[in-house]
Amino acid sequence: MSDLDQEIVEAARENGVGIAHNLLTEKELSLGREAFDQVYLDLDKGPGEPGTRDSIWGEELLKSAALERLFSHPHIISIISGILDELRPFLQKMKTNRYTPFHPGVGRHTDGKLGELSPPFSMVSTQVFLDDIEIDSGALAYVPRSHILHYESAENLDHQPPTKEQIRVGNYVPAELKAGSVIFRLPEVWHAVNPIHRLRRYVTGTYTSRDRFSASMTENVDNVVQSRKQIPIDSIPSTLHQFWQF
Ligand SMILES: O=C(O)CCC(=O)C(=O)O
Repeated sequence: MSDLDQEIVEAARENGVGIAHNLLTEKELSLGREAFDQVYLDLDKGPGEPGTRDSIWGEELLKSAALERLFSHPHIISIISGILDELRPFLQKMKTNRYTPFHPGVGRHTDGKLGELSPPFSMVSTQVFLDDIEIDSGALAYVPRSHILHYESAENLDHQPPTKEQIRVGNYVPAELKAGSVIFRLPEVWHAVNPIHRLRRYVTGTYTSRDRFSASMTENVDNVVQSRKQIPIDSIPSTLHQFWQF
């Protein structure tokens, strides 16, 4: 792993967010945008109504090679592996998000389960951005190090998970980036999205370790594994098999 990638892994583990700036090539970015817009048209989602967040989930996204690549991209996977300390991360969720302006953004929250602690560094989400985000439009705001408060601690067995009120009053800092960059976010980190004035599209995957789960993760992973049993493996691109199969 390069020194720069190692720094991204360390930033993600330390602060809850690591950013790989301009990770995609120009070609991957333009093919990714084209495929993204096409899947919305194919599923009759239209061009997008102002104020809406339109999401598409699941294997539907794998029909396009350009989108599938964003879930199995070797460079992205190597950073995920470093964050999770997992050679073969499990791809639990595949999703796209399209916010059509003007959109008010997203309020302060954690993706961790309130009231539950999780094993450290057992899950990470990627956000592969197809548009720029800036402080004045769609920046992801987050509270550095807040993810750690959601982790089980061997030193302090009485540690209690954070409350909604703590999450509301945290000290949020914005992350800006150019299209083609990737955010690696520990899902527990407290985050929000600034008001959105320009189209904001990204492709997001959630990856887990294979042997460290909280109670809610166990349930989610079990459900995904069961539902994937109904999907013929030869309908899944071979580059993704090792991450898609548990
Ligand atoms: O759109 C984003 O950048 C983050 C959305 C969000 O907060 C979430 O999915 O939990």
